[in-house]
Amino acid sequence: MTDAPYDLWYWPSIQGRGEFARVFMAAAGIAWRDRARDSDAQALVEDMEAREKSSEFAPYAPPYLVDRESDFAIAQVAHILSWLTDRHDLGTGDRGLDLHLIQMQLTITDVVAEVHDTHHPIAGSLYYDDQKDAAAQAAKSFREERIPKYFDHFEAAYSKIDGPFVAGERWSHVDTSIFQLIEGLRYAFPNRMKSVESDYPHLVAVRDAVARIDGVAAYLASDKRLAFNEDGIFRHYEELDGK
Ligand SMILES: N[C@@H](CCC(=O)N[C@@H](CS)C(=O)NCC(=O)O)C(=O)O
Repeated sequence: MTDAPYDLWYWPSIQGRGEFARVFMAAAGIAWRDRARDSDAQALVEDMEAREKSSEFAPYAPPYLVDRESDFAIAQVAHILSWLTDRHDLGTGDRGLDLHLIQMQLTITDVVAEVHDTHHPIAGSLYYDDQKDAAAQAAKSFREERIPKYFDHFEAAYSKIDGPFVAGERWSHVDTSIFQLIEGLRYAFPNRMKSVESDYPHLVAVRDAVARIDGVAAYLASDKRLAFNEDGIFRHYEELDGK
């Protein structure tokens, strides 16, 4: 893996937002080094500080991806995925369609932020235990209103094509991110997902199709795929899942 063209920088002990980039790169057969996992979180902090000093366009927060040859760095999950799509000629060839895929990817970013806010509705700097009551309220609304609203939206897009992928025959960054979103929600809200999934056959189908992509299947079976845990974005707290 030393000839990997990219360095991914992200917090080392969680899947988190970095995982959306990992699953995409695994699907595309793009090799990367996971720098903070190869060393530690302090190395990530130091790398961010160095970039802050040397560039006006330093990442605000991880994940960010660095082209090793030029040291060019890009942050923001949706932007990383669209950058990689362009660089590796993985787009659809239709500019309008590619822009709509980015639009969907940004909506996935919104869902992920709301998932984060189910366990940290007041402040990211406070412990979950310090905001449990607000979290219960946020999670109830997320489970009951937001999951169906977002899923209806995504399902509608997938139901307009033959599938399983949203842009037609070839998978895109939207498909790999829907996979990761469903995996994360199944982990965080297993009861809720069990009761809603049958309403969203296309989303389940694309989740399954992405899991079968050779590079993704190999990645998921490898020790590079960390388990979900309660430090990440998708956390399982029984009390937030409802019945
Ligand atoms: N919208 C950004 C969010 C990045 C982000 O919030 N990263 C988190 C870790 S998952 C972080 O380190 N945040 C620090 C902060 O916001 O101060 C993305 O999609 O990449």
